[in-house]
Amino acid sequence: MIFTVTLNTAVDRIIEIEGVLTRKANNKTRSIKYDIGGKAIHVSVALSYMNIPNIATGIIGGKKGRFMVEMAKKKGVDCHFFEQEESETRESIVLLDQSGQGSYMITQGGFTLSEQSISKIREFLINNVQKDDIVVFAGTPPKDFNIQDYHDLLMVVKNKEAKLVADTTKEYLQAALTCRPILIKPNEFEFQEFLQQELNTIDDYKNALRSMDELAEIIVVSLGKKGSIAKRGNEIVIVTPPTISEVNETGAGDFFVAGLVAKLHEEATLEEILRFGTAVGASKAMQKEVAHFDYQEALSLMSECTIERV
Ligand code: TA6
Repeated sequence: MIFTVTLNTAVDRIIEIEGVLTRKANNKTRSIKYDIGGKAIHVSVALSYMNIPNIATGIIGGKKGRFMVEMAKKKGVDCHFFEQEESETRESIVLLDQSGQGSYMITQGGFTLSEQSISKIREFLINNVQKDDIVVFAGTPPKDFNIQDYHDLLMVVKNKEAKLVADTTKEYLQAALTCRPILIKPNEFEFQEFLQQELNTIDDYKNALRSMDELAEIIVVSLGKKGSIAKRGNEIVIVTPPTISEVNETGAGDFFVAGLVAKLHEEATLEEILRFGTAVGASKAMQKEVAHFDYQEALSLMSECTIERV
């Protein structure tokens, strides 16, 4: 079974602007739509589209939290979220204008998780995760989430001998690496921040990846439009994404992770894992929504990704 854990759920408000967003101007909206936010749950949305069994868990609050779960259920996600009283799931603003230069995203910190909520998640994982299951932690935990509590949740996964996938940053990435995850997916900035080192060339990335040998089984560093570089054992590959007409890149990284997880689940080769993840992320970027991709489109985009072994 694959589990996704969204500690800091969100509802994304996607605001489409007439023309190019301009300071000190009365920018007019073209449309306002709501979608699922929070990262890890996006992996569940994508896996559900692909009929890969998975369970989405996490903490929600109030009407927005219940609304997010309803949207996820409509997309076929098997939801097991815990509602925290007197709390409200946050809202992320995604601004799309007609510049074609990408979106603006503005996210709130999210409500503080109670000890009771953290215990519910911990108990859920203890009671349901089995050996060799995949558990995906993705997204920024609430602003004052205790790193020890985060580490304790990750250790449940490790103690169950399940496979931890962590798409997170800063001290949360550090915590994940103490549990030897099967997969981490920092972007180029998060990777350099973690290493406290500037990386400019592919050789820099290769050497940096090799220096992290024991920390994670698979390390995928997303390089934005340049694609990504990944390492598993002695293998290092670089994948270049297909040329697409980008509509909204928000969520593309989350769906990239979903594609990686789907192929990891099938015990595919590193090349297949990267190729499919890249295709799923590309398909998402071609959609205006945040939590959506076209599975058939992704399958056809796989052949347009180029892979280089380095
Ligand atoms: O990657 C897109 C997205 O998941 C949006 O849906 C928005 O909710 C935001 O990122 C949440 O990111 P955060 O790191 O704050 O959990």
